[in-house]
Amino acid sequence: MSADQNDYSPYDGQELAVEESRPKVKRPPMYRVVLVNDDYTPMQFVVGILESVFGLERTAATRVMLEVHTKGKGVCGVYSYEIAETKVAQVMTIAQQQQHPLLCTLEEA
Ligand code: TYC
Repeated sequence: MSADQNDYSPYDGQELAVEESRPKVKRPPMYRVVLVNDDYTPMQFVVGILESVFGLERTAATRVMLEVHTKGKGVCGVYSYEIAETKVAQVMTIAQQQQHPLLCTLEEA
């Protein structure tokens, strides 16, 4: 019998251990929006997309475009799923309107 129990306890050492519940919260997964290189989309168009859809300054937009051009792909930004999906859809819509074969995808971060 444990020291903090008196002789009248009906539980005889078999008390339930009660742990306070931890709040079950997790950070939502984040997604990289990735541009893929191709041989046809003009560099200036890609820079414009990076400025208008992703809010990058000209210098940052040019850096990302050149990264895609030289390495095959590059990250435009990291967002929650809904925002990342919306950005991908915006890029694909603008590119298709201008008949450029630009490809933009999502990767879980
Ligand atoms: N490689 C293209 C060119 O030489 C430029 C380009 C950059 C295309 C980035 C797509 O996601 C891209 N005109």
